[in-house]
Amino acid sequence: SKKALIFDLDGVIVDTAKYHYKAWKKLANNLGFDFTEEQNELLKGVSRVKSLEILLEIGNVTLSDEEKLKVMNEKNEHYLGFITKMEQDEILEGIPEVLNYLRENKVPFSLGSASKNARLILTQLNLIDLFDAIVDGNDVSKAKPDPEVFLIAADKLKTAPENCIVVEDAIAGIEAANSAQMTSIGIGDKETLGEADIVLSSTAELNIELLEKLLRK
Ligand code: G16
Ligand code: MG
Repeated sequence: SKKALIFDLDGVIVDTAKYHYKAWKKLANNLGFDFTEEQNELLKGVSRVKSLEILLEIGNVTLSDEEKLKVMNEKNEHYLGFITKMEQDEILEGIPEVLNYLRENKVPFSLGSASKNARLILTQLNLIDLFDAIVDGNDVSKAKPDPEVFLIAADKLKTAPENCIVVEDAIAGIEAANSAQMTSIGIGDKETLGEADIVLSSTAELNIELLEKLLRK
């Protein structure tokens, strides 16, 4: 069947990590501890619930289930304040060209994100109508590195997993793509994303030339 692409959101389409960081940091400070940018790396690509668990472990704080829900909602409200102010010029370098190229050449593509805010973010960036399918944190029961999110995307795109090319910035996402038997493109550090089939240092390197080569294979 036909080749298709699956894009992660945070770190691939747009850098929402900086807004997640601000919102988690504020929560940490409210709970009486600090949270560094380096520690924030642990939350990339990870679900909201799992992120909170990691954060609480860093601060050595225990909360009841009820309190957890409450602080997660507060964190999300704070995060949404940033998201709703986001502008189209925050789309990462090269991404608009790649999405337009795929569209013009009728190569189907989906979103494959852990975020429950994915549809809101794509709407805010005016990108939502370009996607043939959207699979996000509302659609899955098992988070990355489980391949579920990408397998649902392949299904929605009506293509076999082996024909899918995943673009991801997080190690959990690369693992998910690999265990789904998909081709994985890592955006970031070669050392961290060594398991990916191809590693690019930034989205600017994800050019049409490379895509054409991969689509011809
Ligand atoms: C993104 C981020 C994660 C975040 C997760 C859930 O995933 O990388 O840091 O924790 O979404 O986000 P939300 O709180 O909006 O549901 P991805 O898969 O797009 O990189
Ligand atoms: Mg990501």
